[in-house]
Amino acid sequence: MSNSLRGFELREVALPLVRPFRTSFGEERDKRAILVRVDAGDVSGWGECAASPEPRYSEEWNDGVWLALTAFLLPCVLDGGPVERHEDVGARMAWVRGQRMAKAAVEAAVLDAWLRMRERSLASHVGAVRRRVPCGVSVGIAPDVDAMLEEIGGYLDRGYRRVKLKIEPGRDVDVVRGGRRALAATPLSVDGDAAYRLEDAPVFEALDELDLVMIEQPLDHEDLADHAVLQARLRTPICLDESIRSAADARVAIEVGACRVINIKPGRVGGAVESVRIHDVAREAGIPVWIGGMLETGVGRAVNVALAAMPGVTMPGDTSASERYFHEDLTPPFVIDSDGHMDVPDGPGIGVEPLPDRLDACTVRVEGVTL
Ligand code: NPG
Repeated sequence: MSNSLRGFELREVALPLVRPFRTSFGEERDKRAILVRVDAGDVSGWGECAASPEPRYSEEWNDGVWLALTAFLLPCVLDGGPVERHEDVGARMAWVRGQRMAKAAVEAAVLDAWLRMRERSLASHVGAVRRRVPCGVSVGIAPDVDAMLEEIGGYLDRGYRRVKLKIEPGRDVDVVRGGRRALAATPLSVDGDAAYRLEDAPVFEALDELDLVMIEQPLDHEDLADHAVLQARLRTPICLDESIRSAADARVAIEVGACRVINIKPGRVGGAVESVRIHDVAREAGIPVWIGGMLETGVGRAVNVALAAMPGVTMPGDTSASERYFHEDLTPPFVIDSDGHMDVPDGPGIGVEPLPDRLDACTVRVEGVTL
């Protein structure tokens, strides 16, 4: 079987969200994502880019990703000839600085094709040790505590095993206290999405009293030093998300005491290969990790769920069911069972493919890239 890459196709898709997702960055009503398809030998592989339409969560954004892919990343991957080792793809793109979300989508597509040729699943490739994974759910900022509790009640009925509340300055301690009172037995965490500064330490000292599993990314994504100062003042573990772009970042963050938990988002760190490296660094240091999400369609969700089955992933991730976000996913839906677990795909590659009719119905632009 030939490992030669015949070409790539990019698609931007738009899927209406079941309910708007509000964070301190703003509100998303539709999920817009760029998908990468690679045709290689007799198979195709799929990858999803985690970028959003605007560069708020990350420096990358969809139109910029599209350009980085068509102008630089895809031509140089094609130019390199047949892919013997899947790591070759990362090496071919390494000259391009940053652009991790764009690179992750290319790596995912090529890795999917490469594994399909070998009839091997991504889960087994990354050393999965479980067939099903426990799932958490992320709750956007709601208009008031009652609305938040109503939404959460629905998730708990479905079996989710951890609830993450989004907070922002001015909507934090009171809301979380209300949640804690009503949900005494539920593992709760909060996510500040980098919206606070060290001067806001009193907010976190108040949250520290509320028996939270973790406080995620309270401060600026570039500020490991202040995270270390804040962590030293709190009993609750700080979990870093945006600050951890690579295994090198993870090593520094752990060494300086900036976090006690890491949220690995494969789409943010450049893909599955770097995610495994971060997992390994954290595991070595005794730091628990979990797999985050970026409201991915089934294509990106499949990668997240496979990585969630790695041995050092010891906390439920934001690997929610498709129906949490979409009336209809692009792939057959990811579902959770009544005890809040999701099956890890075990078919070749990422184990799922977009449904052709559904894909066509959601596509808003397409571009092919060949040599
Ligand atoms: O379940 O996929 C999911 C979303 C989990 O809350 C979630 N993601 O800050 O972690 C985050 C947040 C996010 C989503 C951030 C989209 C940026 C874009």
